[in-house]
Amino acid sequence: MAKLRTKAIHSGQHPDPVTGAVITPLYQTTTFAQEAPGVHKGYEYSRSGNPTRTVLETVLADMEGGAHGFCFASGSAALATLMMALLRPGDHVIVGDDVYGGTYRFLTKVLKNFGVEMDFVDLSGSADITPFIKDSSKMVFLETPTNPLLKLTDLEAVIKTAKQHGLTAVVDNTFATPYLQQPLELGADIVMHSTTKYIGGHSDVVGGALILKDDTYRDQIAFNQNSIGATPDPFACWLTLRGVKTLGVRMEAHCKNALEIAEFLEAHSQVEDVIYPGLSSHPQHSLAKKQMQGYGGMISLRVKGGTEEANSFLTSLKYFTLAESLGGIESLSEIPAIMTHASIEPEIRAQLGITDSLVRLSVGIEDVADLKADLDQALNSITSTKKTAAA
Ligand code: P1T
Repeated sequence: MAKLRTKAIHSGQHPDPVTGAVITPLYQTTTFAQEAPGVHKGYEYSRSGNPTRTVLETVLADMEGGAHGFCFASGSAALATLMMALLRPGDHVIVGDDVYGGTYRFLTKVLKNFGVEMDFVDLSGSADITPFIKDSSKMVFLETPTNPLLKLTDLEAVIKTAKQHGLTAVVDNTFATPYLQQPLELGADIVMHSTTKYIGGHSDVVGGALILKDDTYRDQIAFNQNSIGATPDPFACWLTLRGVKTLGVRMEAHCKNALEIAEFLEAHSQVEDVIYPGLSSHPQHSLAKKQMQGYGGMISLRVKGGTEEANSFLTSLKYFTLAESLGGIESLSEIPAIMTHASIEPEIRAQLGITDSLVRLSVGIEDVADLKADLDQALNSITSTKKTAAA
């Protein structure tokens, strides 16, 4: 079977039989001509299906080792469609306690209104989910590494227990990507992505995806994808397809830069602590070694001091643009408590450790020496502000 880098470039992608075009054409059309009512070439209307989208769905499914791929207008649209397709009032879901703020918001402020119950559980390491399983439990949903605390779940162990109790196991693989981790191979039923991030890779297109291991949920997801209609337009699919081809080389560069930066930050006198799965100080470092083929491009850290110092650090950075999102070729920085995770209640954020001084970096693929120099000057400028204040 072809390796991932080959799949990214070849799965579902063949020169156009009509023109010979090497790259998948952008079928920027809403509808498709029919020879006679109901007689068509497999496409009727672009919400239901579009040839550019089909290619993206095929390549994503192949890269994750799944049987079916479904694309959406955003990761959040993928999540909403998934939950509405699989859950009913009274059903219970076990959710990892550290998830993207928008995921938490959808689950607690939207899905709960439809009578779905949930418990947020620390799924670090090989956490035992048995005490949280009820008769009504239907699903376990988790991120690994998590956003923003970069906690890792032992997928094999947690999914094994989930399966023993008949739960559907869903893994949001946005941070790791199929290049670093393949949850379906470890027993998951469904993988979710915000393709906005590493899959697209260039911070120019929002999208989401669900990849199914087998046929079990295919009809439910397909029906809901079309019925809810939160589908991506053809150009979004085309851009994502353009991005995904270089996933392998980008991930190598993200991982290399991030490890070097994490080590640099850990040794810096202005840094309180660094969270990065590639550091031996990370609580699940050995799991990361076993489960992932690299440690990813995301780093969280706390600078010495508090909110003021963190703000000063972020506003002094030159190459790490202060912005939400992650996974693009350019480096980004943010404070989750104020930005991406602001919709989580302050007391829950505090319990989790998403403090106002926690900084999240998405390490891009720029020259690492420039990135380190930038971080160094911004960290040292915190000191000088203090010195000025004291003087
Ligand atoms: O932004 P959207 O494409 O809708 O994807 C939502 C989403 C789902 N899952 C994970 C792990 C995510 O990180 C996200 C989006 N996250 C950000 C925008 C962010 O800056 O963390």
